[in-house]
Amino acid sequence: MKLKVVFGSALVGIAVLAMACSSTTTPAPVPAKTPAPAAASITVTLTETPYAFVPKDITVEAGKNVVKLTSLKEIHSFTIVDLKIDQIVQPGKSVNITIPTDKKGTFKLICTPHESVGMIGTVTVK
Ligand SMILES: [Cu+2]
Repeated sequence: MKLKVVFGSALVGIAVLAMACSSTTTPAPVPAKTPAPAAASITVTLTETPYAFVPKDITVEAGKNVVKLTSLKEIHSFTIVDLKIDQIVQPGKSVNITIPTDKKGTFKLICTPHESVGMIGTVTVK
């Protein structure tokens, strides 16, 4: 309880400080608190002719881990066994997923129904 109060007070202090800074005429070289950048969206299309992830190799950076999956005509999956991700994408639908960034490296990406016909790729988490 005490910690919570202290934290709350600190936030108020930061807010007051920020207001004080913004009212001065000299620009602050570094803002006290930068707004969180909007998560960059990476778009992956799951296609049928040929069966593929487009693009097939994607890289996700920490904090930029929103991936928009769009299936054209068939049911596909965006499966990364090593990361325990198994996202089904319905025909003609889009799904936004996040990829955990605590595990880093390059991981094999497969579409479970179409792996045998080459619908594979990689996901690199940096
Ligand atoms: Cu597929």
